[in-house]
Amino acid sequence: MTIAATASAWTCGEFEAQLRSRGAGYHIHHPFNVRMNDGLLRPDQIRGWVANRFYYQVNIPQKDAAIIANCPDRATRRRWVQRILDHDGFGANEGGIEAWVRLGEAVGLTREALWSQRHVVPGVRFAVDAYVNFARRAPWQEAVCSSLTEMFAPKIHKDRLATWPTHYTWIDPEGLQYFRSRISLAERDVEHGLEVTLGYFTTRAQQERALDILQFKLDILWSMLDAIELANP
Ligand code: AHQ
Repeated sequence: MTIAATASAWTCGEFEAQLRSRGAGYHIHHPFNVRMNDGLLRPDQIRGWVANRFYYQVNIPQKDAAIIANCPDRATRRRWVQRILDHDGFGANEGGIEAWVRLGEAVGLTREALWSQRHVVPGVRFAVDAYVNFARRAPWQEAVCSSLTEMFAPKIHKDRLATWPTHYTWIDPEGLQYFRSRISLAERDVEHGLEVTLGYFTTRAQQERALDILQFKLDILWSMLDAIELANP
């Protein structure tokens, strides 16, 4: 009999604290990210990271559309659809994917090279595809839970904004607009993601499942940096 089957459920506060404690495994602590923020990466390594992360960025709208496709609740869909618009853009707002292209151009990549995805390494492709496929097949609340790695994202964006302009003077600071834009969007998204997660995973066994789902997504982000680091030592 596992602990989850007999232990009582955590309160919402305890459950959220458990989720946040998994931040210890967030890719902000990955050696590649630490070296990036310490200014130790060569331009080609920065370009490799930007080109590979582009594959993650362009897949986020399809991941979010998969959640919407599985979600029967109109009120939830009305909020979740904003994430697709944030990345794909709407009207005059070019969106986050276009902002990532500008980051690519600022680090010396061409728009064509990014969209060709020729720089994407197998480990990154497999990790990102695993995320999208999970969102397609899992109950929509589980896919929402997997997005909660963004609880830790504001700090990682703030770190880049604080370190790149001094360490990587060859990169036009205008190219960092994506990181600036994500801080408030991540905070807004996490509010909704936590609301769904704390409301859906209510028994101890379900709460333990939520922690496993969050760990799965932490592993996706971690393994992406493993593959990117290995491809360009
Ligand atoms: O730029 C990022 C982004 O748009 C998202 C969406 C969210 C999700 O739905 O899983 N996660 C996420 C993340 C973004 N940036 C990553 C980074 O390191 O710049 C962090 C990542 C996340 O924490 O999940």
